[in-house]
Amino acid sequence: MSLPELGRLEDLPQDYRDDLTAQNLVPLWPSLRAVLPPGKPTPRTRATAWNYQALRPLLLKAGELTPMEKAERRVLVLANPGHGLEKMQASSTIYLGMQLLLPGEWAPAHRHTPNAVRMIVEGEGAYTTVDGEKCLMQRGDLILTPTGLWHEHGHDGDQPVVWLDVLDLPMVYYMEASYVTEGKPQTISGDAAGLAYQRGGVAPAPMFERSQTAFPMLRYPWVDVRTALQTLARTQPEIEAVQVAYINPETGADAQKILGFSALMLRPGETLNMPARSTAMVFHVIEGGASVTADASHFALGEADTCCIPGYTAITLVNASTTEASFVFMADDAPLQKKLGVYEVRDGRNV
Ligand code: 1HN
Repeated sequence: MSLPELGRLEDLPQDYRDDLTAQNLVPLWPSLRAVLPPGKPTPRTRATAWNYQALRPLLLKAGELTPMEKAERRVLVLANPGHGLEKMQASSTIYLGMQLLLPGEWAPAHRHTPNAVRMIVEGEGAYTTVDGEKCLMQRGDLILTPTGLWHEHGHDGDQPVVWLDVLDLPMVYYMEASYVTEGKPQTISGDAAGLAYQRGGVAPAPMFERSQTAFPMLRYPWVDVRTALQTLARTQPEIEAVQVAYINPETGADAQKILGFSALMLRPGETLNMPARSTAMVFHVIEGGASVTADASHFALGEADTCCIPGYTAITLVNASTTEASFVFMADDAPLQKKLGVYEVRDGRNV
């Protein structure tokens, strides 16, 4: 059923409109349908893909053009044109950036209110120190730098290191709660950030006390996540999606409070139909390839490619290889939407 058409701004006499403006007043009815569209939101977020091999030369060029002292964080932001590139948003809540650190470089310590994670894309020998814990960066690792924790990046290797930053910056900025505190280089106190949680089902409990830390696990090594996915695929061949969530191992809750992260294995030749959900989604290929189809958009993603799909859209993922599995990192804002009570899964998948 279509809704009745409402009065337009132009229908009102100009002197009345001027009187409203003079008192900072606005009539609701000309804008009501725009803010409350029937049935489904009208997203600004556009399905958009970023090809790694195409952006890589530009990122390396940034390494020549801009020294670290002039960048602090040398990043090319993956910006969604639907939001306007200057807004630096991949979706309404998600910020994505490709960061480059060259051998010997140092990105100084700071801490801020937005939460960040890093997914390592290429290179060896870099590390992030998070609240004194030295987290090695290896391809496919996920490293958390949650709200309020000191972090800095160093690089002892001899090749460029690149990683994908995923932050809830647009959300925290929108809340007018985004700010940074500069710090001094941290003293490294350990390098076991979360190694104590490497075996599922058990957690450290010295003298019967469990950790009270908000973020007990800071580094999720790809070797372990990959093994978990392969084990799932082998032992539960009937499972609909070979998928694991990055969680806080003390509480079982999502690893962070605003954005959610998971890893997916697409078995050789697999087609996965995902129902429309209220969250926009980010896909980043860790290994292999995946085609992503959502409404009229179709992206053939190769290794290290990234795309963003707006919410309320059914998504089909295909691994075209009949011999090799592919592995995909995913991010969404489901933790936030669930806390706010607006999270939805809709029936009806792409078929
Ligand atoms: C940040 O702290 C990093 O620490 C990267 O590497 C990108 C984008 C916006 C705000 C803070 C980092 C960021 C950022």
